[in-house]
Amino acid sequence: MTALAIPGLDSAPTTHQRLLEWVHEVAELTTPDRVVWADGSDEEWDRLTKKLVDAGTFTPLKQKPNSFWAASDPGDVARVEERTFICSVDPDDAGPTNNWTDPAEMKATMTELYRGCMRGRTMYVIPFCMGPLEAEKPMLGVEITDSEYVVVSMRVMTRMGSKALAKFGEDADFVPCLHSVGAPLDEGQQDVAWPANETKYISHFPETREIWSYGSGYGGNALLGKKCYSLRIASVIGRDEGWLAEHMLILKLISPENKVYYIAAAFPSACGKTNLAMLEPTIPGWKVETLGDDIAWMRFGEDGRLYAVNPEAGFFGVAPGTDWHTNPNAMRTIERGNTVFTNVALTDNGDIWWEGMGEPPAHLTSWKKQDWTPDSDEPSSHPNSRYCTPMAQCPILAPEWDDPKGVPISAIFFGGRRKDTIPLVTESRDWNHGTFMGATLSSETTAAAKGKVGVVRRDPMAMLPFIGYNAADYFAHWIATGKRADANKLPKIFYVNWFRRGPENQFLWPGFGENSRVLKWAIERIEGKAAAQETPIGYVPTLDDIDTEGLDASRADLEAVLKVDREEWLAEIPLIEEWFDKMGEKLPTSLRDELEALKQRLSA
Ligand code: SAT
Ligand code: MN
Repeated sequence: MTALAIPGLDSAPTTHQRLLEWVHEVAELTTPDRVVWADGSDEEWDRLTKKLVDAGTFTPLKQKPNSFWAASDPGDVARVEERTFICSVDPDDAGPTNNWTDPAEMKATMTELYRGCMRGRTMYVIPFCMGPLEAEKPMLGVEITDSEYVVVSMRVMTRMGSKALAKFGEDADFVPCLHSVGAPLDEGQQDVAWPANETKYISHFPETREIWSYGSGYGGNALLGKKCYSLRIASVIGRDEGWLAEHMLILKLISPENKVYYIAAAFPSACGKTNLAMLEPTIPGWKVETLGDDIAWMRFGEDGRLYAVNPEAGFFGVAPGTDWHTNPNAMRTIERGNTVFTNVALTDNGDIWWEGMGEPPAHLTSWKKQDWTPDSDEPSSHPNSRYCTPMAQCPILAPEWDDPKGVPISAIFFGGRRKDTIPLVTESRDWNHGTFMGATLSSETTAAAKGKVGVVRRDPMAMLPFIGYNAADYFAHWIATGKRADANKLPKIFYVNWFRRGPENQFLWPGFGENSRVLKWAIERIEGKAAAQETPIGYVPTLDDIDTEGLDASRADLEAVLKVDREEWLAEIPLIEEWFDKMGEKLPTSLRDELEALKQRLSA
């Protein structure tokens, strides 16, 4: 190794050769002023948050302990799907849904962007572990970044620092994750509060299991343990090793008889995963505990059941719409402090505010750092503004959330945001039919990704932006997964839609805590206790089959939310056909068979 005169470079707290070599290589390329190995200590948190306050990135909140307000560059507010690349050797391995670039070409382009890109900044080396540290094979990664915002956010979202590094030994496998905001500083140049670059790349190299990110400091673009590792790269590892990496919350449902069920549920970004994960049931005697709100890794246990672990250690939740009515447990979690808020509004007494939190104060500082009053034309908070808060603070956290064994899943829910066509809940006929439901899942786009909001797109398994390989191969992997266990041990698959609307554009279903009624019906189906109607699209409850006692909704709305409308479904078929055609030759024949069977049933 060359002796580079960069302070901190040679005081690495590890003897892991591959890691040391990579860190040297990156330092040589990016030429930071110094190198710091993140240890995850309280002292480090205090030092970095102070640095962020001094830089104008963070404003300490007077009303919440150890919590901070941050406003990003207005051009750096969400994931950038059109700048996200799967750089497999063969373009066919990226498939029809991903952007592809040849890995050598991408590396050449990005190497030039990285050259000198950390000048004037500190290069942080963050060892981290996705999922429990005590796992038989801990899932390790190292993020190199020049952003203090990323270091403190990674401390909330992952198990990182010394405790993660302790798992590396001399030669453990890890995923190298390179990140730079792409904003070098010249001698004496004043930094900006949110450094970023207009040029952005979020690149994944599935064969070598590497992640290279450039130009963005925001969420899923920059906290590389999250979508990049735990979904895009992990989905590839899961394909090769026979498990599933999914965009799913994990919740524990406890019945009045104290029976415990675990449910995993996939919804696109900003469609209520966090609210469902922390739901407070409105039906007497039922209880929910939380294990995760965004990602589930599911592997078969020795008993043949599918067990889920949440790779993350924090919640990166959508702020607007979250309040004491919609998600009291998220509110309680953030009240405890230790939270970073990004792109929400700041109150004059040093607290945060966002749309959906009741009456707005007379004056706020908006996410754009402008004066804001209730008369302002624009919302005070960006629709994709976020709170980043430790899971351990959640008052209804399930005690087994950190168990390396995971929890056995009884039911999988797929859901989207659709104002028509999709009934409140449909039970699949079997695993393949459930896979078909997931593969054809559709949703109206949200603010979680840059681009137009409210457009219906297919979002298979809510994984469209996160499948790290060919989507048709991913469907085949789901079908194959169903063959690896006894049918009666597999989770039952359901398709839900909380967002169906009536003729006055009103929501037909009250949602939030009332969704417990749907969970209850699903569990009773699994127990063989609840009835359902067989329809062309699957098993749908009638109004008599779900518990509606005390529910504040009109009978007409409830009937409409459960309706299987043949005309709407007939209109859906060509859209599914178009989607399947896009998948090409590799689409599993069993999914084509499911589509044919659905068409037959609809026309019968
Ligand atoms: O990708 S993020 O982590 O920024 C959030 C999301 O889209 O779910
Ligand atoms: Mn998500």
